Parts: sequence; structure tokens; C-alpha cells
Amino acid sequence: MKQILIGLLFISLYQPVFAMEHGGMIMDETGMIMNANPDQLPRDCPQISENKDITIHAGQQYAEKFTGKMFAFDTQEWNVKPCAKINITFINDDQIRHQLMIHGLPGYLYPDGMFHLELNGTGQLQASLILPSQKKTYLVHCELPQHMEKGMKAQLKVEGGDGDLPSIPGISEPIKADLYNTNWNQLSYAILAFSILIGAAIVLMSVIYSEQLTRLLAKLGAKLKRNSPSDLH
Ligand SMILES: [Cu+2]
Repeated sequence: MKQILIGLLFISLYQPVFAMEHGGMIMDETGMIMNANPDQLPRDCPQISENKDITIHAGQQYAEKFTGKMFAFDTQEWNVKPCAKINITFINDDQIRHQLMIHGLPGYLYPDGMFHLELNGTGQLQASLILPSQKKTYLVHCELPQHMEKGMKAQLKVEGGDGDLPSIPGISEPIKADLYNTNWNQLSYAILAFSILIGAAIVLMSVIYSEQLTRLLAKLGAKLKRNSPSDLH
């Protein structure tokens, strides 16, 4: 009994202090790997068609060539064969957090259809995934606030993909360009309607009370004239 208890205690203590692994997630102090899949074949793939090593850098320096952008990956597009296994080396050259997320993957292999790498700062991660046979374009991006809008957006195409995604730096135009116009929503329409009503009310009041207003202005004019410096002499 004593040996069993000591054994159990030993097992419970024998865990890496900083690395956690549960479900499809591996996490330590440098970053996180979620939903890596190095060996499970998608249902429509009899075998792995190709083994492709891809190194992806993330950092502000890669956005310099794109006007108005602030963050970017060093490459904006990758092409692979159907049923390819991709071995990704993700390198963050910045001292801030970046992610590499791939969306639209089959949910039975990748929870929420997502493959997710994350680095809290400068560092490197490695993980693999296997893509289905479907001819498709997958969104690759960093989901931290404003990072995708500021340029950290790319696409992964299987067998040429099914078209370009919008606003991929250097590849495709945004669906809606940044115009910095007024964003017309319910509130701004309400403010406009309110301003028109107030303006109309002022005009209406001045018409209705025009007589009183004229008298008031005349009185005011007379008072001003009385107090004007020319009268002081
Ligand atoms: Cu980022």
C-alpha cells in the first residue's frame, strides 16, 4: 500500500512545470500549439501526397513593403497538393505576440476548423497538419486585435485554391477600401435627424415670433447705441 501511494505521488509530481498538454493544445511560457495533426489522414485522403516544409516568419519588418501596413508574414501565399502534410516552422521576429491561424479545416480533425500557433514574443514553434483533398483557399492570419487589418493576412491554396481572399497584402484588393468617411449607422442618422429638427424648430420659432424678435433686436440696438463710445464725448 505504501509503495502504491509513493508511486502515485511520484507520477503526480512527474510533470513538466511549465509545459501543459491537454486536448489538442500544447502550451508553455513561450507560446502555444493548438490542433496540430501530424498523423491523422483526412477521410478523403488515401495517403499523404507530399511532405512540405514551410518556414513562416512574422514581424513588423515584413510589412515595410506594403503601404499602410504594420504587421505581416514574410510570405503571403503558399501552394500545396491535395492531401499534403505541411510541417510548419513559425518564427516570430517581433517582441510582441503573434499568431499563425489557419481556418476552414475539417472540424472532425481540427476543433472549430482551426490550426493555431502562437508566440508570446521572439521565438520559434514547429507543428504539422494534413490538409484534405478539396481544392480550396484557406485563410491564414494573426487574430490579435488589428493585426490582420494591419497586414498579417495570407492564404494557403490547395491545388491552386478556389480564388483569392480579399485584402491579402500584395495579392488582392480589399472588398471595401479604407475611406475614413463617416460610418453611417443608426446613431449617426439619429444625430442628423435631431440636428435637422432643432434647425427647423429655430427657423419656425423665429417666423412665429418675428414681431417680438424685431422689437427685441431694436431695443438691443438702441441700448448698444446708448452705450457706444461716440456718445461719451
Ligand atoms: Cu500578430
